[in-house]
Amino acid sequence: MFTRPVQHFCRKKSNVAKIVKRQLSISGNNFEISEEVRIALDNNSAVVALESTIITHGMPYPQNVKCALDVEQVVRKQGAVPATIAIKNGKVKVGLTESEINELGDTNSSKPLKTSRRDFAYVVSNKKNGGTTVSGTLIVANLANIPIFATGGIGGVHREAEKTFDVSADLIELGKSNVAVVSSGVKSILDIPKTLEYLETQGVFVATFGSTKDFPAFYSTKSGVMVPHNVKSAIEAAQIIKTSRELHLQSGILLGVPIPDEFALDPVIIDRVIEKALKEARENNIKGKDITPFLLAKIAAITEGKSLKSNIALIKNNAKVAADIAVALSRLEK
Ligand code: PSU
Ligand code: MN
Repeated sequence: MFTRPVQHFCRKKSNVAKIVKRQLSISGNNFEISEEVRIALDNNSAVVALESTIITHGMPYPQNVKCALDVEQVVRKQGAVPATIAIKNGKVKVGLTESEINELGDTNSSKPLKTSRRDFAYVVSNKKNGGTTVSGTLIVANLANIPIFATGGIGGVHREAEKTFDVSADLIELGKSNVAVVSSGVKSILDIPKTLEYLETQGVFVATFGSTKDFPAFYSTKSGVMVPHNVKSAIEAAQIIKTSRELHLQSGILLGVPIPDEFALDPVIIDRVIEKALKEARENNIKGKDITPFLLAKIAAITEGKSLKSNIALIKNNAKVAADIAVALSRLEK
């Protein structure tokens, strides 16, 4: 069992005070970091954090396990170390083995809980399994001093949030985590303009990665909503991340990478599908933490698996981009 104190996660002496303070949120004994990830961090090598709600609540078994393992392979191929973050039997893990990913993904037996900041103490103290959301993963990546994190799409401001108050904790955590998240934007189950407004309020640096400032809409390459910045290369992204850290901003970065063209779905068709899924959610009175998993499953069912295929393709692409950035950053920081 890994029992090193949290201070050992930090790679620079100047970070010690900060890490000690953060020990208050997750204590050392509840943490387990894999040998591979620890060595990579100690050497300032490239590491990419990966979330696990995608595995536990975002996709069906066994595609979820295959996707998680493939994504790790993509990260390795680019020369970085994957650090999938999840909770296993009450231990917050940074870096999972293949069999741990298999066990967690078999959700009928692992019975994982979707874990955001508010759920950590419950999941850990009851020794349960947890899939960490983007917000949950950000907390752990920040503690472990992993600067880059790849996912599919982040949570956001839900449509009709003015009535439901449903704003994902991902946005708040992004505002206070020193981590860059690589995602394909947010899907149009959410209110994209409101989500971008909220990120601005939280002080998150938002940029597209590629050739336009049109923020990606997950299944489709563009949302029609422009963001203020555009980053064109991994090295440029790495330089911005390094600068953000040097400035001690302590706030996050969101890079929107469009889905590869060949997997993009027609925005008009997917919007109709989303409307249908939202209607079913309303009819079934689905809300809170259940709404995102419900919509994802419905959209996959209505599109007969097409959306799932796109989802997997974009996650792999985001992992590749994140790994390239992590490699560039580790060269800059060594
Ligand atoms: N968006 C996706 N797929 C996902 C999620 C979001 O396209 O699997 C997951 C992420 O883990 C994200 C979480 O952090 O859903 C957001 O949940 P909520 O909307 O309840 O905050
Ligand atoms: Mn919510």
